[in-house]
Amino acid sequence: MPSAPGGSLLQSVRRDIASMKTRGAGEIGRQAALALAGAAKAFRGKSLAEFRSRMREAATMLAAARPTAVSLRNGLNFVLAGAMTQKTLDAARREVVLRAERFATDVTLAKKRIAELAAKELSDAERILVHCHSTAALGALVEAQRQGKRPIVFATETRPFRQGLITSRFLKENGIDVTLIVDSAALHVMETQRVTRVLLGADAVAADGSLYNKIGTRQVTLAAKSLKIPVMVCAETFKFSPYTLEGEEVVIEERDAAEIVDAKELPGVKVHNPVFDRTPPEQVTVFVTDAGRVVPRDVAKFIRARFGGEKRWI
Ligand code: RI2
Repeated sequence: MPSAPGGSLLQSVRRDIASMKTRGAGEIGRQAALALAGAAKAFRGKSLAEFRSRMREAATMLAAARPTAVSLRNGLNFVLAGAMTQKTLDAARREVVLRAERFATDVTLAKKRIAELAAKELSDAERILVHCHSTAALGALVEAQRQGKRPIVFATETRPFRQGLITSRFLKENGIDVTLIVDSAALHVMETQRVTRVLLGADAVAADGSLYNKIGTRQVTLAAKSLKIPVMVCAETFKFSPYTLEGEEVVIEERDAAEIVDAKELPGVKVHNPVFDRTPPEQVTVFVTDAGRVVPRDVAKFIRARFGGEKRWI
């Protein structure tokens, strides 16, 4: 909605999400929900129908910024319901703002709950491999450290965006023993450093129990399976995809080749940059959610219980 008041806020939030200035599945959901509330406050029209259509347009545009993370669509649908179910413009605007604030609070609370539940599962001095930068997963490590469990962490660099550096810096700042490794060292390090657990976040969890997470997750979890190392995934309820219950496939986002290499260095060479992959359910041991532990075979039931009957607008 470029010409509407609030349009420039929406555009700048969309740009920051698309460029990964704002990143992490939970955070982009939170920022998008709040941006929708900002647009609702700035709406100057007089008709409820126009408000609804502007809100929906804005939500569709925000959701398209990162197609894999279902947290975006789940958060936006939750907020949009405020516009779609109220009977007057004022009530609709109020409800959109309330819902956005509630979603933003829920994002924080869910992470806190997951940190408590996941930390409980960790033993003292566990040797843990992490991939990418998941605030949900890192919360568990910080909580374990707070409880005196002293986890020992190996963090993959996570090419091409190198979120492993953010992870390593964060863990170091929180007093946690961390070692950075390149992605291709994962299997070797798991074996030689006696890693006892792989800990991950999620961008989307599908009804069949498969996990969509940063590219390389599938290799890391396959390596873990080959060494009989358990894989624990920290995933808030809003990372589970109700769309997949109806058979919709999770889209794997592809990003600019320039994130991998400058085209001038390799004239004529094709570069392919998928940034997420699908890990099959048999490579995940457990999802730790804000509503408790969920094993892959129970994911469809979990999604049905949480989202069943809810109307979705985008
Ligand atoms: P939290 C990230 O995606 C990573 O794949 C990470 O595992 C996932 O989002 C969840 O992050 P990207 O935005 O919500 O770096 O746990 O592409 O912070």
